[in-house]
Amino acid sequence: MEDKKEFVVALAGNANVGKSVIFNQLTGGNQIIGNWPGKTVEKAEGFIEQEGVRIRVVDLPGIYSLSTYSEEEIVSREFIAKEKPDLVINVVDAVNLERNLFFTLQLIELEVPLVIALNQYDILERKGLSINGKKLSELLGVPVIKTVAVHNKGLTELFETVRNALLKGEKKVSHLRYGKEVESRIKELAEIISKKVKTYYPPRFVAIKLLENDPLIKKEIKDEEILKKADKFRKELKEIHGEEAETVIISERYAIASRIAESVIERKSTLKKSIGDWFDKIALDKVWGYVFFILVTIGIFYAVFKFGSFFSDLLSNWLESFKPVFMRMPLTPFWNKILWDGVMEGVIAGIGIVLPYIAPFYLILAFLEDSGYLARIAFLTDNVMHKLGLHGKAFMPLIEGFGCNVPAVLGTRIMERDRDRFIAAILATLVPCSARTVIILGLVAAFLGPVYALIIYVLDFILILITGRILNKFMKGTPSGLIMEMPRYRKPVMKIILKQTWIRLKDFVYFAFPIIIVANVVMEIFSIFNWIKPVANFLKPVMTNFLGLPPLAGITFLFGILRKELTLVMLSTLYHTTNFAKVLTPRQIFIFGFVTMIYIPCVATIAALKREFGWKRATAVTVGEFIGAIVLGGILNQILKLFMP
Ligand SMILES: Nc1nc2c(ncn2[C@@H]2O[C@H](COP(=O)(O)OP(=O)(O)OP(=O)(O)O)[C@@H](O)[C@H]2O)c(=O)[nH]1
Ligand SMILES: [Mg+2]
Repeated sequence: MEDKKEFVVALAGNANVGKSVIFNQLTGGNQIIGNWPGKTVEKAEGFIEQEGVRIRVVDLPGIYSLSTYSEEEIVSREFIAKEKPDLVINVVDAVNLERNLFFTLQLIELEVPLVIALNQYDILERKGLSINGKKLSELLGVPVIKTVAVHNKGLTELFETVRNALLKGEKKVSHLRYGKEVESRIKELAEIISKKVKTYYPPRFVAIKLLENDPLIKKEIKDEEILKKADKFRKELKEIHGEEAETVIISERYAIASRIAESVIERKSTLKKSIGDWFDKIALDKVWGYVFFILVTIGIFYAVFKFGSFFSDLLSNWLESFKPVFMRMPLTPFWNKILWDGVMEGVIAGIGIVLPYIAPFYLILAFLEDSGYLARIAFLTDNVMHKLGLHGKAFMPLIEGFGCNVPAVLGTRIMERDRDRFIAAILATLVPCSARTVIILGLVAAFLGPVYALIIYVLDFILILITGRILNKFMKGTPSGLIMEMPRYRKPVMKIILKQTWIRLKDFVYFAFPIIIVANVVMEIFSIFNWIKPVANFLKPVMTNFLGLPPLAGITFLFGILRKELTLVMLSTLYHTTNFAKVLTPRQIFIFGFVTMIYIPCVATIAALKREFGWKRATAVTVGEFIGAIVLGGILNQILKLFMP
């Protein structure tokens, strides 16, 4: 084994700077990319192999400082400090150089070998600015490479630089210095530390963190003498500066970052007011912002519906036309049924009912995500979020839920507190994911009209609001303020949008599609052996008497736990038709849509909940939503009886 030649390189930097784009370009990985901070919440790995050098690349969550405590930031800090990558690529947003350098300086203090990717350089240039890379590199003592990750510019050079640095393998020593009073104390403390204790961290870093009063580091350094000395120094610094020692250190660090940034940024031409600024006047306006948002949302769903229903008809009819070919096959009736009604009807359902809706939906979602508009909505709705006991940061995972609830639940990690995360995750499971959109558009909108679909969405949003308020009351604590930063608008890059769409679709093609077909075959076997009746009868009291649905609908709900689309697919299998108006009354269609919308998160979501919050809470959410959906569906049915046949 050539184990020795495997190097570990981590991508670290502030949020939304382009780490994952670089990761994907370098390793061919499939990390989520979008224009808002906090997408990557867990580290991901990929490999590059070249000329006998094998590099394990690790994509980390965005992080602003090495002394923060939200969960995804701890992931990054621990990885860099404890697992000691051979090198860190610090991805820096060229447009926000000063703030990004604040983090870079801390990486330098950690004394990890560093290469800086000065990314988003295209945007900087468009602003009429440039950065003197050579000078920056000299000031920091670190190689600096200018990159435009989305267009693959500079990445070859970046890789070469990284490779050379790895092969040379020299150790990094920080030569950045603080003001005299701080610096002398750091030195003295570091000296004692290096003599007395062994830590993962370099002594100088530990000394700085002790002066910053970092609780985690204090816990690690148990030595009384050192802690006492640090306390003494902190007091002295407070006396000299009239401010807490950590404030002194942080502001000195900012001053260094700012001085460096100022001395390397060069203005080439005057600044133009960008279209983005102009557009934000509308997008962030307290009134027009909402109007615009609502119009955009309705527009999207209408477009997806029109596109979906057109292609759904086209594809289903075309595939159905193969039926005679299958019927003529020399098979026994049993196998004939399995092949056509089981396998092929499953294929038709997947391609004909589901795909035409989710493909355009994912495409539009990726476009909005990459342009930066989605993050605007987070700001716009910050107020509403506060009423739910959450802050605007929770909004992005919730929006993500429109695609699929699983990443939404995982995405709640960007919130610091467990309570906020749990509330956000529960609400995320109520967000109509693409599978539910298929049902609402393919069933309710297609057979009752778009207005009814809209009503179901509105009901769902009201339910989310009410649930949020109740949970907020029930679980104590006030949400912290919005600290998410507003990303710039970007011209979405087609290649990235298509790739994002494909990553999401792939999950459907490889995972959901087989489930749909297998479930369909199982259902067909049940039907051939007449096993459906007993199950349906068992479900009848709730299904028919309370919800007013045909007993068979209960069976589709059981399958829906696997994947929500299956409810609709199974309905078409059970009745051997995709013309649902023939087998369901309008009221039944509406109730069916409403109940599937809310009745339970699918297995994948339940698994994600379990992973994040444990069995107890995952079960509570699942059971709670199940009962809630039946009760609400029943009540709605009684009310609707007054208006609908
Ligand atoms: N114009 C331009 N856009 C870029 C560049 N690099 C990345 N982007 C865009 O920046 C946004 C953020 O990129 P990501 O790779 O998801 O950022 P990240 O650093 O992984 O973000 P987190 O995981 O949230 O910390 C995306 O919309 C990218 O398309 C670049 O060099 N130029
Ligand atoms: Mg990322």
